[in-house]
Amino acid sequence: MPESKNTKRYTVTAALIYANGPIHIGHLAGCYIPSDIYVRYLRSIGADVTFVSGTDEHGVPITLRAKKEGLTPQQVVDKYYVQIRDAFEELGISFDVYSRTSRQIHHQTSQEIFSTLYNKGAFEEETTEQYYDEIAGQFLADRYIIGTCPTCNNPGAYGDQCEKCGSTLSPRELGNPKSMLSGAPPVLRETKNWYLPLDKLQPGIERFVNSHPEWKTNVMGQCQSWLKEGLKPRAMTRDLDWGIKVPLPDTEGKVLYVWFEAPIGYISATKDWLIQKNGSDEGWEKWWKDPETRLVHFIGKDNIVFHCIIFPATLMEEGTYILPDNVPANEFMNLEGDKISTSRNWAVWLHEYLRDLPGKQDVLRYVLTANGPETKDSEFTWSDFQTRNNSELVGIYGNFVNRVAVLVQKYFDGKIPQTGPLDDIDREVLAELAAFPGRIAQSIGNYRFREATALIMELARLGNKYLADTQPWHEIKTNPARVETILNIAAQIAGSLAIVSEPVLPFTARKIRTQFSLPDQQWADAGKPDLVPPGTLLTESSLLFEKIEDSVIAAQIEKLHKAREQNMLESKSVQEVKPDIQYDDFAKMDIRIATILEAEAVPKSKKLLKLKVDIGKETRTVLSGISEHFRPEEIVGKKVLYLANLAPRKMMGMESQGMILMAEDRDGSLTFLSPENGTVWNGGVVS
Ligand code: B3M
Ligand code: ZN
Repeated sequence: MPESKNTKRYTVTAALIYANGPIHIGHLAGCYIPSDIYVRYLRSIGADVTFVSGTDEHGVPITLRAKKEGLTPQQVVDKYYVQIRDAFEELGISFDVYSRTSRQIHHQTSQEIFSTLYNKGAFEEETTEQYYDEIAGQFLADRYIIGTCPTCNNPGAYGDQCEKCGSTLSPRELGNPKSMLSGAPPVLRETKNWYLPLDKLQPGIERFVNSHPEWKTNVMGQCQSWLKEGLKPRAMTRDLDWGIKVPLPDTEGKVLYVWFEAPIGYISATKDWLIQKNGSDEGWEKWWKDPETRLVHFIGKDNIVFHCIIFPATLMEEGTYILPDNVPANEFMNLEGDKISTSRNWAVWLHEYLRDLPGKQDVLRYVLTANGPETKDSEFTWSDFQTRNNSELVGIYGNFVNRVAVLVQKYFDGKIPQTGPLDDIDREVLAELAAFPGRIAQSIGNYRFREATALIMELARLGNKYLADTQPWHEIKTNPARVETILNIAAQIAGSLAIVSEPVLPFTARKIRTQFSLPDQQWADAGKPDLVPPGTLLTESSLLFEKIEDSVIAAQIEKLHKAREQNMLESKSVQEVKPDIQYDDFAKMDIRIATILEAEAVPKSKKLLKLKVDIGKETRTVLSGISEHFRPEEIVGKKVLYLANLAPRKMMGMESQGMILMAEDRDGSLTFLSPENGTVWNGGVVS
């Protein structure tokens, strides 16, 4: 429980996502919805809380994206900052500030912290050899070097990782390294950088991590495995031109390591918030330096080491900051049986969701929480989305609130009635109701948001069951006074439901609050038997949730698959032009026009067709790997380009002479290179 530290002040951060692409449901489920639930709850219990986030606008992910989109890094971050900020806002993520690491205040704050560490002698200066591109005139980040993977021989492995076999690499391990900037082989050059000696800081970091046995097991597990492996010094400066300048003399072309400065972005964002609010950042220290403040970082699992080890190490070395109290990182959410992937375009994008399913923010918030990847990876499917909407939000939650409103309208002209003498069932239900806010608070306070949503639904079920058991629609005929009590109690349940579900379903909660006249009631009021006073006049309200039809779901699934196919087509990039050859090399090739006389499948081969071709002077036998593209009968009679002097090769026990020339399209389809009509003759030579 957050209350146990006796503090009422919280600095809650949500990961500063790279401004190099839009937000998808994986980001939301991993970090942004849980943090928003937590913060909305804290506000409701009256805690003093600031909720900060923003975009991470430096680092290689930004420059790579710029190269891919043909934009400058600045244009990339400007474009995505706005898109990301607006999409979060529309989803109701209630940041106090959504800042960006390109702001002046952040450059200043991170340079100051770097300088403090430098002046304290916290860094080790190290000269190492790094790959340098002499044509581009710059050092190469690991991602900018391509070469052959030492593990699987993939010729397109990156300097930090082979995407084919998944090995983690360092650039020096690559065979045949090439710069992605110029294509030239890079050379090794000496460069000086400043390292944080995490190896020497390990004992302090260990004490810090071990002082938090309450951290989630997935988080603690990763920390312990890093610690067990033994921490290594890590460079806090990099040779790059995009980023925050190193505040030291003679460091042209060097910037702060993005993972050094990005977490400092939380501090800068807090200052940015105060500047925007008050015109100055005065008072920011209480959020970052007062031991009474709890610092909580919400992130996805790929950022654990940076928030639990490297950033705390920086703060410890600085010496005047509080350290994170908790880092409730989530695992990943998969999508329809596959990992979410931006590069493969396998994702549900937030800005598209908001456009395709307008007004359904709470449905997404609910589904991503009810199925959140809290302790292990989870999976989003559109069919589960539909079921949760139709049977839980519409069938249980919406149905209950709607029934209360309709019955109060029908029997009491919309005015909440008085209670009379209570029956056992009333007392029981009121006792259960009274316990819910505490139970839900307990779940949220312990970062168990799935459990919290389950409890919210349980409360709505309790309401439905109470109505089913007490049957006001029967009682009304014989005992209208009894119905007054029943509907009063049902209204208390509905009102409480609004308050305790607000962190998860803020848009819905607002509607119920309006309908039941509950403008300012907070967590402490929920569960009380007099939350909605008798005499309150219910206002008209629209339906809270509506059924989602099969066709809507089918359209989303189709969209997903189409996007992936489109992406596959586009990502088959046009190959680089090969190095120059001389005319003499070309002239050695004897390319002729040939006519296909016969074609037949080669037994036991999936790919090969055996062709007999007429090249004017003679006929030749060619084995051609085109069987998946053409049926034998459709190519007989075709005139094609033919390389006549390619040395014969043995395949499937037969000799293949020469080669048919084909053009391959980006989707992998093949086309014969055929002379147009009958104007050329067999044996014509191409020159
Ligand atoms: N930008 C990684 C990411 O976008 C990184 C997070 C920084 S949090 C300080 O996933
Ligand atoms: Zn590999």
